[in-house]
Amino acid sequence: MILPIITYPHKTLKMRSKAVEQFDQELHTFLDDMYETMMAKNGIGLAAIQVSRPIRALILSIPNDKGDQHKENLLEIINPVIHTTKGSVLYQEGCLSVPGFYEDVERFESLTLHYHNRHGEEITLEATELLAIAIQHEMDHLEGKLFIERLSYNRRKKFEKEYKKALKEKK
Ligand code: QAP
Ligand code: CO
Repeated sequence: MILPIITYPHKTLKMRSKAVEQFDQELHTFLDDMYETMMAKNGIGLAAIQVSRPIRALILSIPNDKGDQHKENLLEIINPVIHTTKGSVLYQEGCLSVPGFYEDVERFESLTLHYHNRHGEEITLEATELLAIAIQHEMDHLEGKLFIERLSYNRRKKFEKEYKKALKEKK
């Protein structure tokens, strides 16, 4: 089932998400719905809060070198914790909850992540490149934070102006 994605400035996006405690069939169905929703909207990452559920779950489907997304490469990341980080990089980010806007954001270049999969098993992941960036973007959602909040004052002003204009033209 494709779920509705909430967009900025919906106040639910500012909520802090709560830890997942039950790794049951209901969670599995919800993760399947998140996947269907992300693929339908041409996303590479989605956090549960973006479909109005404040739980610490996110999914990532990073494209391969040819730009294709494969279900075997889907990551379902629950209750993640970053353990170590290295370096910093700039990357032009977007977000399904901030449609049509892209801007450079500074992130750690690589990181070690601990998380649980859909069965509650503990996983350790070493992430670099786009995967490391996407993990940080999605983990911000768990804290109620959007990438636009990481922009400089002037870029944030540019965003607010452009976004309001786009919203008006959509009405
Ligand atoms: C987060 O973002 C991300 O504005 C995932 O019109 C972004 O999937 C992680 C999207 C960059 C790492 C680097 C955005 C689709 C998708 C839009 C997305 C849009 C249609 C964003
Ligand atoms: Co996002």
